[in-house]
Amino acid sequence: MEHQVKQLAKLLLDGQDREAKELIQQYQKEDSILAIYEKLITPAMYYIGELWENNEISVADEHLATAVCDMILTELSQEKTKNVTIDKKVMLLGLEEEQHYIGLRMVATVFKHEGWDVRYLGPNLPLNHMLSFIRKWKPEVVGISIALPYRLPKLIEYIEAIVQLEDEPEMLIGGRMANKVLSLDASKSDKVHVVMSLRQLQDWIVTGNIKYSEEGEKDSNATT
Ligand code: B12
Repeated sequence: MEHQVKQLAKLLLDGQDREAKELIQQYQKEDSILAIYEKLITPAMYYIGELWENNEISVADEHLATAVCDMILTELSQEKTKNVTIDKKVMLLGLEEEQHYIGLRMVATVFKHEGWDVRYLGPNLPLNHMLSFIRKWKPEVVGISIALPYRLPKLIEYIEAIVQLEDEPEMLIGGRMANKVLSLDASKSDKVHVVMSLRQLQDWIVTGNIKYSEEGEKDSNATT
């Protein structure tokens, strides 16, 4: 798969959206959308991050690749979904000042494909606006993405504010920093579920449980 990941990264960096979509379509025939997100698109974006970090590509190159990736995700999100509707609502957001949102968009599609009512509010949502939306829309689940280590204190603020709500929703915390969240006291609440991958997310949606691979990590049971 490594070869295909690099191939996809190159197409994204070259702005070749049609070719990138064709490459993805070859795998769509054999694999689920979830596997394509995790085995192909996510590692391609991570690889682009490495090239960027090593100054092998410019900021403009990385912006172009992200824009093409975003476009492809829009198309993929509109493809066949299970013909079921579940009477459950999930709201998805990135913390204030967070700009990374590609992962969150994948999460939105996974929920949609499982028949949930999804409100994707994107990145950079201030705490007070998140709280008023929760009070108004009353989602069963709030999903928050965290990509950068220095935003962990902000995440704690968001979690603590949600826990104070009368009908507090379940919280799903994911993103590059998810593994760091597991050690925070704020993640010990029964309502907080730290999710390491889309596969784990789907398991949680279907079974209400998350299985962590390493022993000693938190057991998680959902009540929704
Ligand atoms: C594209 C990109 C950007 C774009 C983002 C645009 C956008 N629309 O998202 C822009 C240019 C804005 C950007 C800015 C910055 N970035 Co940036 N960025 C990236 C890059 C290359 C790709 C991000 C991405 O799309 N990844 C692919 C997605 C699919 O992966 P993911 O988010 O991890 O999501 C997966 C899971 O985590 C999960 N998930 C994610 N969220 C959630 C939520 C829930 C609820 C669940 C269940 C699951 C889940 O789902 C996905 C499934 O595979 C990464 C490299 C990397 N390794 O990710 C750097 C990277 C994250 N950025 C980095 C940095 C440093 C920055 C900046 C600080 C740079 C700067 N000096 O300005 C700023 C910070 C901006 C801000 N205020 O937030 C560093 C972070 C290093 C670190 N310390 O951790 C990285 C790792 C690059 C690097 N190698 O140095 N970035």
